Amino acid sequence: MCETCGCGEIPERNNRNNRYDRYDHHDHHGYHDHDHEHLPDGRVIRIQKDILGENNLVAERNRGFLEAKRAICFNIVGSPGSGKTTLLERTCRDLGKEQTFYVIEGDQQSSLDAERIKTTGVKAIQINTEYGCHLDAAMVNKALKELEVKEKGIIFIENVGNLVCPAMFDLGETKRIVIYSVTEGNDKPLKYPYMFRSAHLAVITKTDLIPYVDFDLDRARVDIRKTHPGIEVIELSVKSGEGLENWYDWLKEEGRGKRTED
Ligand SMILES: Nc1nc2c(ncn2[C@@H]2O[C@H](COP(=O)(O)OP(=O)(O)OP(=O)(O)O)[C@@H](O)[C@H]2O)c(=O)[nH]1
Ligand SMILES: [Mg+2]
Repeated sequence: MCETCGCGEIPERNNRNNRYDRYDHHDHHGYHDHDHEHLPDGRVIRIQKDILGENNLVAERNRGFLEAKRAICFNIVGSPGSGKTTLLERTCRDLGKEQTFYVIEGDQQSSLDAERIKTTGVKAIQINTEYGCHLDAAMVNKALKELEVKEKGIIFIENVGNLVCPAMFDLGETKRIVIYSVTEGNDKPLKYPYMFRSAHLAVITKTDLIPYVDFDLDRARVDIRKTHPGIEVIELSVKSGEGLENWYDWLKEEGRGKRTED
């Protein structure tokens, strides 16, 4: 059984104790590869191989691909419903004419998010992970090739909505952005620190809803920085438009920074 997140496997009913166990073999999961050997007396030796290393190798290949294209890639992570697609849709509409954007959408099933992005005129691809709860570097590698990314393109990857597993998987992105909505409550940065620790930027979204929910913005800033002292924080509402300029400035600055490095 995977000791990290157990995703990517089909739950199997264990009749003895009436709970769901997991299949042992799931090399598509990407964290541990399991193998086993049967001894003559029936005992089984289980061999675990850490294959996050394999993911990291493909992630490096993705980084090389992006560098060759002088492209930038943002891995957008956050809880289900935090507002990832809404922010991307708005960004594509507002900046899509002046920048060459591409979007890779990750969800367990459906093409709903990719369809939403396509209505903005931006090229989008949907990846369905089925039982998986995160994207991995190999999925992104395939999508990058299918997108036929042009020189200096900007690629947004919307990861599967999940505050846990995507933190562990390097996709080869230039920067990671965690989207955190005010409707999720104040406790998320302290309860799910790895996601905030692995991100370069935290975007606090849906600030138009602050008057209606129990959310203390000052406390959120403090707790996010407690988990990751160096992280940048932007607050915005796609609905009211407040704070969007800061997000666009951040994106443009990233673009400029990358180009001057070239
Ligand atoms: N009031 C308000 N609602 C918002 C804002 N941004 C997003 N929403 C709403 O939040 C809901 C979820 O938004 P999505 O963009 O689909 O969320 P998501 O993170 O892409 O969700 P998954 O792809 O399922 O993980 C939708 O009903 C949006 O209209 C905002 O700034 N203010
Ligand atoms: Mg979405």
